[in-house]
Amino acid sequence: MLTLLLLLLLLVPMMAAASLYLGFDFSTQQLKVVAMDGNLNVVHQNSVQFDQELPEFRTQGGVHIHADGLTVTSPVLMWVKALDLLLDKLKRAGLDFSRVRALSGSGQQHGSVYWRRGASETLKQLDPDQNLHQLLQGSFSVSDCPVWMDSSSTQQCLDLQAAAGGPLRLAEITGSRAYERFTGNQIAKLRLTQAEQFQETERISLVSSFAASLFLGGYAAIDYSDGSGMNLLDIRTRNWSEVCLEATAPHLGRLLGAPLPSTSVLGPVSSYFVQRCGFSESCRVVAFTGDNPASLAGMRLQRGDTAVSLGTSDTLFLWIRRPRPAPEGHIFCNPVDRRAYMALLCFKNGSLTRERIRNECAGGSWEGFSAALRDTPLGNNGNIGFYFDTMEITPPAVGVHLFDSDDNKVSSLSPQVEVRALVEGQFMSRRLHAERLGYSIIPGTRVLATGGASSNKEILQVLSDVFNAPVYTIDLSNSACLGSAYRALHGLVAESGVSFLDVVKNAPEPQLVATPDPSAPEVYDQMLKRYARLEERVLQES
Ligand code: XUL
Repeated sequence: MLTLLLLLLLLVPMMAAASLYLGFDFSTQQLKVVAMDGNLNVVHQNSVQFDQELPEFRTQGGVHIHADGLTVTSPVLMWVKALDLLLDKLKRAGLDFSRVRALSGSGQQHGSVYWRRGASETLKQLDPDQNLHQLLQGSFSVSDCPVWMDSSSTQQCLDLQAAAGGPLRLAEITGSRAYERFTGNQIAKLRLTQAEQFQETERISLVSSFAASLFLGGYAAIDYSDGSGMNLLDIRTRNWSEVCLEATAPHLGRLLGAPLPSTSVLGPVSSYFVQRCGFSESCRVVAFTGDNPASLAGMRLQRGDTAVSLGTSDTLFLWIRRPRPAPEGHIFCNPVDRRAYMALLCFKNGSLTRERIRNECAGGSWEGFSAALRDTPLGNNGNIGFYFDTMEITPPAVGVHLFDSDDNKVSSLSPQVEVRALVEGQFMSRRLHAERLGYSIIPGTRVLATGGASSNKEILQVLSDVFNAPVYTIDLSNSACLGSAYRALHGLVAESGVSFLDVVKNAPEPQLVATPDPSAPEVYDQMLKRYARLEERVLQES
């Protein structure tokens, strides 16, 4: 009996090590993949850089910026050819495709792909002796796909908001007010500007579901989570909103197909991949999703957690149980838990503003910047600053606005006080807008920090104090790919009720770097109320 148990203990990890899970990421500048074994070890990574490795498409940063400066597209065949190239690279690297039990992936959010009439038949009968790029030459009605960087659909946004009953009502239905890059508004614009091509279209995919369709040999459903970035999905019923569909294009429901849970197994990989690469016939394709939802999975965010990416712009990912859509930020269906939601908030004034204040107030040194944070008290004696060097997204305001402890506007602060005013102000803004979307700090809440500024302990201490939660650091560079590999693994067992967190519980833990000062709640609960009032004032003035 004991020997049997020992044998089993040895065999299970060995069997897990023999299985592989692939996670792809079709992002703006590159196509990436990770191969992970069943013990969650990454065994191989590879990528194709669009500009360098596919120069014939003449992209810069993976896109074409059109003469109007607003329209931004990417050639769909570039993405197809990138997959051909990547699969060749994997073959040359000796990857044993027969060990792959499931694959999934992500795509840059909001981008859309237009399949020409007849493409579905083509997808079903792909000849394994040819590459996908040759086979799918004629399968797209629109060769240049609108992507997330496009901001040319302002009129369509206004029209959609009017049809839905205003921006807030639209946010209540779809999780976001109308945004130019959101797919529904792009579809409405394309229907007018490329009417003939639109007529020839039999199916519209997101970048994620387009990529899944290639592997599936048939049209893949749009998943709830990436579908939430379209201004078309009702995030509560998890079905297309009739009002939004009708305001966007005729017969749109048919063109999009029914949306599915992000954890769905869509089917086996198509025979094209079995014959051409040696995939097993039993390899499953798990629904692809957007890069941000996939990152949430890659970071293994849990209920109550927030991830803060401190880069050129600061981005917040939040796990939310009960969303409260607001005029700023986005609510998406959660990619790993069908009952939950996630929120995404983008703040434009991040690292560049921190660097400016470092140069002006700390002689250009991060050490001096950190010393200023150490030498000033929590709450900064009531001084508060708003630093919107460029037009902010959240909230839409501009300029530097400084206030003393009596809410009087002041024209300057001492250098040390200014450093703290900037960092506290940035983090109070992150928390305020997170709470407006339904985020609340609960026991066990963690803040996961990533990006350039996450290496500065003093900045993270302020983050921990303002959020009254422990701060951990985490590497985000691969999170969308890794999240896709995790989701592939989870997809195989999701139907039987196994939770995502159970599946990924043995992945490496993030590192604890800061815990909140005991006085933090008293200081910041009050200060946040003042910050919210002052933000109203700044908004009215700017
Ligand atoms: C999110 C967004 C970007 C893209 C980048 O709303 O537009 O993060 O997903 O790939």
